[in-house]
Amino acid sequence: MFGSAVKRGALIVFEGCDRCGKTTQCKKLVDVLKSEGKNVEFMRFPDGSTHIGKMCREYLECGIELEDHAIHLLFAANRWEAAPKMREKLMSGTTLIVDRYSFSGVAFSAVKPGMELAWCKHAEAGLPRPDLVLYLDLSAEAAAKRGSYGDERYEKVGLQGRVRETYRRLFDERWSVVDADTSVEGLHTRLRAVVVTTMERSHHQPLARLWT
Ligand code: Z5A
Repeated sequence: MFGSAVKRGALIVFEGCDRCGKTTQCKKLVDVLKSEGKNVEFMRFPDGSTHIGKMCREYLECGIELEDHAIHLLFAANRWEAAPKMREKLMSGTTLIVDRYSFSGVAFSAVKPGMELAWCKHAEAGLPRPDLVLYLDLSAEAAAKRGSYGDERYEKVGLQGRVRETYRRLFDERWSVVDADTSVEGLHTRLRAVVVTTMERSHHQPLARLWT
């Protein structure tokens, strides 16, 4: 018996500073692609459904204090614990649309005093490598128009600016930088086109490992 080879799904990650519109776009994309019969799922990090993810969330909400290296490793561990399931889904044909991934892990940790970029990347090396990283670029001024910052640990203008600079040190050929200072609909149309092209291209490519 000869079965037809399963076309793998694409790993598509959204990144950007606070309020750039990642969550809005990820959810809209998943809804639209699903309605067209495509096999897609939404994920986000930190994934608060696990013990490790709950600690990350508590840290973000300033409910606990953790040493900078320790919390970095917990955020990374939250992805490592999800990685086997992610691989399984991708290899069986599901495209994953992911709100934040290792690049958030590195960009938000590496701005802290004494935290080296290379060390931060090391904890993430070997995880599934995204086929596409969509970086939604939004200036601090434009983000401010979307409402004031809340009480979360990283919701501070100065820090968000430094994170934005750190992200730029992570760009490579799989990144696409998109101006996010535009309407939800306009942005969706642009993103959808890149995502569909990436899904088709990824069917035939092996799933790579990040930073190895
Ligand atoms: N973090 C970390 O340190 N290490 C890690 O490994 C990981 C994360 C994975 C998670 O924050 C924090 O964890 C994050 C990094 C750190 N810290 N920060 N900052 P979170 O999950 O609590 O929240 P977020 O990811 O930053 O999401 P967000 O603030 O909600 O932003 P968003 O998802 O980019 O935006 P949105 O929710 O889609 O939209 C924000 C608002 O803008 C909302 O009112 C929308 O209606 C509005 N919006 C959206 N799009 C538009 C457009 N196009 N025009 C106008 N208004 C819009």
